[in-house]
Amino acid sequence: MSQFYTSYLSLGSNLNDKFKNLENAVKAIDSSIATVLSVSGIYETPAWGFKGEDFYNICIKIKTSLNPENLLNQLLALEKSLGRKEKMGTDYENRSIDVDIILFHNEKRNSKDLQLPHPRAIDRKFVLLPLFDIYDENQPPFTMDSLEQNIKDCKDNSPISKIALKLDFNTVTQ
Ligand code: PH2
Ligand code: MG
Ligand code: MG
Repeated sequence: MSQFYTSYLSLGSNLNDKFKNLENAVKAIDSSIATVLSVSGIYETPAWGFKGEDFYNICIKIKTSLNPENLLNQLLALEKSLGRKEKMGTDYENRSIDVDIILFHNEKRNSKDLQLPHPRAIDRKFVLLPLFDIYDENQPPFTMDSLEQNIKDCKDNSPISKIALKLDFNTVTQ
């Protein structure tokens, strides 16, 4: 019998049809990698840390029997299959789809390829606000403080807004 774990992923797109890119990614995750349990609202967010188009960002909650390393490998393969181009340099670049593991049960990692909880999430409202939409109290938070307190303390003042469009959970998971 395999054990299932809950994980929270951040998805972002700032190229071409951002809504479709997010929708396709959630559908593909649910059909071939993990069970999608919830999907946040969609947030329009300025590119953080580089000059680029605005992003659409969401967070999703999943249930998986994969370990974090295998989940990461499958997500990287999925990004590729959805058309994400290899990075050209060391700086952030515009991307059709990015999927990052933010929290994975109570797992901690500190390798070059995988750090858990995601070390920069707590500084970024484009992760914290969608995460707050779907976060449940069973998930150990980033710090001793609550996620709500993390959001209050976050110094990221980017103008972020929830848009009217929604990814319909039933449409993306069926
Ligand atoms: N992702 C980054 C860097 N900057 N900015 C926004 N608004 N949204 C992102 O998803 C994002 C970013 C690195 O992956
Ligand atoms: Mg990222
Ligand atoms: Mg990434």
